[in-house]
Amino acid sequence: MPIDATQPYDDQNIFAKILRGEIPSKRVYEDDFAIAFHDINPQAPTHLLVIPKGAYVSWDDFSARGSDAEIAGFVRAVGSVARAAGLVEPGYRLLANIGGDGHQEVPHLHVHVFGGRPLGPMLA
Ligand code: D5M
Repeated sequence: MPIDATQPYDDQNIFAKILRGEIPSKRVYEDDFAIAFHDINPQAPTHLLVIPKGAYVSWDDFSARGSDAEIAGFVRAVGSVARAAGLVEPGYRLLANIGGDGHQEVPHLHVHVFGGRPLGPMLA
């Protein structure tokens, strides 16, 4: 079910538990600002999720409350993850689902990284 992205941060959400290491994930990247791991339900040969370490629900929440260092660090982490996955030359797609109309299901900000095949035109 899509979430209300204006809700307060719930520290029991599944990605918060992955961040704390309370449930397993196939982690591929970590730095001071972000971690990345394989999506449990991959939609492409490469399907990774990059999440900030801070407690943010949505892009709006992150851009309003996140420090400049956190925001810059997260953007750099997304680039590093795509590079490390070998996606720079063939290309890839980034996607962030936000709130109800965006069909966000997990209330911790995350960016999907898709690649490994031609992805076709973007679907709205
Ligand atoms: O989609 C949330 C995404 O998170 C969806 O692609 C499945 C993925 N997911 C859910 N639980 C897990 C676990 N435990 N590990 C890895 N990936 C997971 P969105 O609609 O963007 O909120």
